[in-house]
Amino acid sequence: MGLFDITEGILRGVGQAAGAVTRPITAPFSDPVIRLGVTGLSRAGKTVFITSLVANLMDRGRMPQLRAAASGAIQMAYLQPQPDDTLPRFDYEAYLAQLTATDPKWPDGTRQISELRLSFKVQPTGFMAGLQGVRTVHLDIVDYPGEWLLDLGLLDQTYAEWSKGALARCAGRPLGDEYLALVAQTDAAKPLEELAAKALAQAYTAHLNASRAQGYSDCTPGRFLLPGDLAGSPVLTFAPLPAADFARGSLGREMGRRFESYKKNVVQPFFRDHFARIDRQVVLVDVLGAIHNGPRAVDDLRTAMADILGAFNPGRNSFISRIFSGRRVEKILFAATKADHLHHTQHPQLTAITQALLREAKDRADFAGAQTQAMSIAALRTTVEETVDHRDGPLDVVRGRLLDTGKQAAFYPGALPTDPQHLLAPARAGAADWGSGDYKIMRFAPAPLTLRPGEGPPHIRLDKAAEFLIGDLL
Ligand SMILES: Nc1nc2c(ncn2[C@@H]2O[C@H](COP(=O)(O)OP(=O)(O)OP(=O)(O)O)[C@@H](O)[C@H]2O)c(=O)[nH]1
Ligand SMILES: [Mg+2]
Repeated sequence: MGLFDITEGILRGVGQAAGAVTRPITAPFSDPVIRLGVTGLSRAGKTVFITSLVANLMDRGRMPQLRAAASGAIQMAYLQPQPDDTLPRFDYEAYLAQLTATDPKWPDGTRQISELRLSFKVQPTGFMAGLQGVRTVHLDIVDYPGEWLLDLGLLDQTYAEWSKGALARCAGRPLGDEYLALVAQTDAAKPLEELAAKALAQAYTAHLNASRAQGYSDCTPGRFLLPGDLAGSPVLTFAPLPAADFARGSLGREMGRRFESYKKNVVQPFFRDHFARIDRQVVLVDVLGAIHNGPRAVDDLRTAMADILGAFNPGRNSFISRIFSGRRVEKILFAATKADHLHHTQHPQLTAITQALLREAKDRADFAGAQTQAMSIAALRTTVEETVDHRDGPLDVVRGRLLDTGKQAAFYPGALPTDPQHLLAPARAGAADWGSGDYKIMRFAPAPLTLRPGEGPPHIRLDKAAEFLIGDLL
């Protein structure tokens, strides 16, 4: 722990003792730091969100709803070396270059946690203007896979308990029967042979990957799907087995040991070193993608969101209470991404569905504490709006360049219901499809941009998202 961390700890402590905001606005010892976590399941839009947010915070011409930007309080925003030497840096420049190239491209998927520090020079306006000089506020943005949060549930379980649930979930799920067949052929009481352990781990991982591809999200251990630099290491070379009293040195005993090692050496360090330090969190959700995939995917998203939100409940388990030691995440934004697939007349419906998902997740996670909000956003707007003549009258559509063919196309995804329950109720009831309504989604390519000086990339409500997440601290 460096001096910097110690002073920050003291300041937090003082703030809490006084019952005031946890982070004093003017820190006598060091500049205030906001740690913003950005998460979401794979392909939710994390990398694009961070890239566009940072670009739009540096060039604030398109951020009227961020009050500190509109009032001119933010004098400057600039990138600085991040505080954590051992975390990969979020490769902002490379992603921005891809998105703003003459032939723009979406960034590749990321498998890792990464971090970026953006610092602000802020001159308070209004009645505080004369009292305070220019101050510096640091925003540390941490990008991490939402799948990792789902691992929190493993901490409460023994190997035998986890195995029981995991084996039960195999049945009927993609490649699950194949895994169960391999288990039936394996004698776990025999002395450990690394090849047998590897075969089980590979078959189990194949089952998890296939399940996730079909829209299941309760696919733990999370690092089996996103191994990063742990790929192939013993800590990821285990799999569930039927409970038995395994002798020392047996395959079964070693599998149990590796499960414990995974909890201790992979899950706990992530929560302790990264998650517990987050002040503000945005959870990005591809709600439109799930609706397109059908009722099963929407229901699965609902339960996954509850599990993810559950991680932010400080009373969730003793490990979480210990690492948070009295503090908590102050604000959580649930943002439905890729809203540029919809004409703005349909944004309220998307927001209402996201809100309903958030509310159910909050109920299920028995979650209290942080301030939460739901919103529909597009980190990078790829479409323009149009109204076209249709058989039944005028139709509000969006137009963009299709990713697959490169052709321009007008697109209407279907009419989202104004009452979210029209989607959520059939999803919960296990409906096979949406019946009358059909919802389509297309993948648009990022549009070539000509940015004016002082303007970031075009977006939808990124400024409102920023105002909710960090506006009160600028
Ligand atoms: N139209 C549109 N598409 C978007 C937007 N943001 C993301 N996408 C699409 O979603 C895909 C995934 O976005 P990423 O930002 O890479 O998602 P991620 O959460 O970082 O994904 P992983 O790194 O694989 O976990 C992109 O390749 C785009 O196709 C947006 O604002 N508008
Ligand atoms: Mg990414």
